[in-house]
This record gives sequence, C-alpha cells and structure tokens, in this order.
Amino acid sequence: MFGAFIEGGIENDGVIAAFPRFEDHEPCVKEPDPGQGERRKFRTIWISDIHLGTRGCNAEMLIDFLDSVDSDTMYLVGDIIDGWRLKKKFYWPDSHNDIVWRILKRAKRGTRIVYIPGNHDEMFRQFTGLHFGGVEIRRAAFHETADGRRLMVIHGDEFDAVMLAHRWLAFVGDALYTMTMRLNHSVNVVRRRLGLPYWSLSRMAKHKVKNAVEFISRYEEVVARAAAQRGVDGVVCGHIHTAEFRDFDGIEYWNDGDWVEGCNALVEHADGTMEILHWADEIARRDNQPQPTGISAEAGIAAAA
Ligand SMILES: [Mn+2]
Repeated sequence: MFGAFIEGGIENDGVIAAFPRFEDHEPCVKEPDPGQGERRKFRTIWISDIHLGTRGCNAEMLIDFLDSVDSDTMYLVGDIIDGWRLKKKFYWPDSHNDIVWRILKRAKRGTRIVYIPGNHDEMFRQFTGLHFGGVEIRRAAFHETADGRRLMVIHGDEFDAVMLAHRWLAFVGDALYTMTMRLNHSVNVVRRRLGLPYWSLSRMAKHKVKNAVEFISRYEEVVARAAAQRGVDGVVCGHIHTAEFRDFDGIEYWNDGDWVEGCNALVEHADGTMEILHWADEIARRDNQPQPTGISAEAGIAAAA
C-alpha cells in the first residue's frame, strides 16, 4: 500500500523520492466533505514530530485533527516521517498513507504548506527550495503573524550540540530515579532491621529528576536566545516533544509538541493570537457538547415560541 505514495524506496540513500498520483487514491479512513462539516478555521497551523513509519505515531488522533481544522497556512515542523526508523524496519500502515493523502489534498485545495524537515526526516533537507505536490520544502521559515510579529520556524535539532552535556544529565537523572525508586524499598527494609529510622532515597532522586526538567527549560532558553540574536520576535519549534509557550524577556518561545504522546498543535487565530491545542482535550470537549439534533430542536422550540 505504501507504494501508492512513496516511490524510489528508502534503500536508495534513504531517499523517499516522490508522492506520485495521490489523486488516484481514496484514503482508507474517508475524509468528511470539508464543505459540509464545520471545520475550525485558523490563520496558521503548526504541527511536528508525527513520526510516520513508527508504531509510536498516533495516526488516528491526527486524522481526526486534520478532518476538524483548516488554515490558510500549515507548517510541518519536522520529524514528519521517521526515515531512520523506517530504514531499520519498514512499518507503514494505511493510516499513515491517509495522513500523507490529507496533507497533499490540503495543498491542492489551496492551503500553503511549508515543510521544514527535522533530524528524523533529514533526507528531505536535500530538497530544500523545491516543491512536491504543492508542498514547499524549507530549511527554516519566517512567519509574520496577523498582528505583525515575526517568528522564526525551525525544527530545533540545530541546538542538540549545545545541549549535549545537559541531555546526558537528563538521561542519567531519569535512570537514577527509576533505580532509586526500587532501591528505596530495599534500603529501608535493611534500615528497619538495624533499628534505623526511615530514610528517603527517592527524595534525593527527585533532585536528579529536576535535571530532566532543567534540560527542557535550558533548551527553551537556548532556542529563544538564538531567535533573539536573529532579531525576530519569537520562535516556533518542535523536536523535544514538549508543547510549551514561554516568554524570555519579550522573545516568544512556542513548541508545537508532538503526535506520539502529547497530540498537540500550535494554531494562530485570525487576529494573531496563538494557542496550543491538546487534541485529546479538544475531542473530550466536543464529545461533551450537546448533539446538533438537540440544538436544532431547541432552536425550533425557541422559534415557535
Ligand atoms: Mn527531532
């Protein structure tokens, strides 16, 4: 099935060459008519870290998102396809094709789509400056919001080298925490036998976990400072799978999250207001709303009265 959109094979230098003739295919999960439903309209949508080609990708949730929203511009902020994982083991269910289909369909309907490859899909970086099926491939982009703020859009792996030392701390912190949670119990069994008071090893470990939190925090600051140096008002990135907004001395840091765990998107409303959407919450809110039939019945009563 993947042959429908991915041609050339990943064995050729890991290059996924083209998306030919998607119009000839229908998605497996049928797309509701965009004219019929009431899709939420945004000026801009940013999504990243979809990791198509891995089991981690939450394709069903993303299909629901894509069928519920629309925008003038959509930025794909990297790690859309996990080329590295695909190279090791080919995994490409129909739902992943459905996502590619929907993105290409949007481009065809007139949405401007800018694709900024990340580190997992860096094989697309060689196509920087080219267009595929109406999708522009860029190394980075500059976006101007409706209220005139200039935002730099990058995937964010550019800062890995700077962060390497901190990344190690984060991993060590996490491993230590898991280990100490287990150890804590055994240590106290022994201490009790020796008549010693309870001692919290995990409290000490909490300090180490703070390193992981500090890693993210440091990353956000490093990226924001880099944006400041380029004279923009803010930055939009992905990469660390942590949706977030922060303000560093007037420089806005926006992370659009991921579609592995968080299922987040960053959106810009018509007036330039930005918002991080947590799609699981949006689905819950939608399901709790009264059914359209209920609304029209009430409206009917009101009209009759
Ligand atoms: Mn990445």
